[in-house]
Amino acid sequence: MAVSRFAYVRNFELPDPLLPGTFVVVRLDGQSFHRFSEVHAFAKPNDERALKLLDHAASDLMDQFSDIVLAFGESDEYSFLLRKSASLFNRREAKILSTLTSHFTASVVFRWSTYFGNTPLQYPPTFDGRIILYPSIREVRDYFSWRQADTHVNNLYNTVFWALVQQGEQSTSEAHSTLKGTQSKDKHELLFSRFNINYNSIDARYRKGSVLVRDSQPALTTDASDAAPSVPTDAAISKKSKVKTKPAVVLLHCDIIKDEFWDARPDILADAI
Ligand code: DGT
Ligand code: MG
Ligand code: MG
Ligand code: MG
Ligand code: MG
Repeated sequence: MAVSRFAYVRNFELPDPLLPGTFVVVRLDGQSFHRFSEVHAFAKPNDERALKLLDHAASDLMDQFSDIVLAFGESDEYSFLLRKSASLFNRREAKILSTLTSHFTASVVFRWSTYFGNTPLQYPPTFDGRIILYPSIREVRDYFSWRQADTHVNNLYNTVFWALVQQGEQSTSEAHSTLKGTQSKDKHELLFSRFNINYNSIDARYRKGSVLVRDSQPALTTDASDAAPSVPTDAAISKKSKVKTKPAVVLLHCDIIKDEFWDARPDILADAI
C-alpha cells in the first residue's frame, strides 16, 4: 500500500511558531489542587514538602532546557521565562507547551516519595499550561512582579486565616468575616497582637515564593537551599570545574520586584547569549 496516498493528511498539521524576538513565559498550574491538597493532607497554609517537590520539578526542567533563564513558583504554580532568542523546538508552540507541561508533571510524580516519604500518591496530579509572549522587558518585569505580589497577598491572608482557625479557635466562616475588609496593615497587627507572630519573620519561602536562576559559581553561593539539584557535592564540583559545564540551577527566596535582583543578573533579560 503506497504511503503517498495517505500522506496528504499531513497538510492539515499547521505550523504554530511563536513570534520571534519576544520573551516567552510558560505558566503551569496544578489542576484542582484544592482537592489534591485536601486528599494528600497538605499542611495549612503552606506545605513545605509540596513546595519543595515543585521546586525540584522546576529545576529538572531548567536542567533539561537551557533556554529557560528564570523560574518562579508559588502555591501550585510555576512560571518559566525563556530567553528572547530561544530556539527551543524551533519555537513551535504546541511542542514547547506540551513537552514542558508533561516533563514537569512526570517529575512531580517521579520525585513524590523523596518529599512525601510513605504518604502514597492517591491519584495522578495534572497541570495545565499556557504560553504568554511579551514584547519588552517592562512586561516581563511586571509579569514576575505580579506573580510575587500575588504570593505576598495570598500568604498574608492565609497565614492570618489559619492562625485564627488553628490557634484562635474560630470556624472558617468566622475567620472569613474577621478578615473581611481588612487591609494589609490590619492583618500584620492582628497577627502580632493576637498570636505574637511577626509576619516578616515567617520563612521567606512562604513570603517570597521560589526563584530559580542559573548561577555560574555554584560552589560559592550561600543562597542555595537544601533542594537537591542546587547543592552539588565537592567531588562533583571539582570534576565539573575541569570540564566546564553549564551553570548550576540555584534556588532563592528573594525579592524580584525591585531592581536589585535584575541588576545583579543582566543575562536573564539579555537579547542573546
Ligand atoms: P484550578 O487551578 O482552577 O484547576 O483549581 P485549583 O483548585 O488548583 O485552584 P488554584 O490553582 O487557584 O489554587 C491552588 C489550590 O492549591 C488552593 O486551593 C490551595 C492549594 N494549595 C497549594 N499549595 C498549598 C499548600 O502548600 N498547602 C495547602 N494546604 N494547600 C495548597
Ligand atoms: Mg488553573
Ligand atoms: Mg491550580
Ligand atoms: Mg494555582
Ligand atoms: Mg515525535
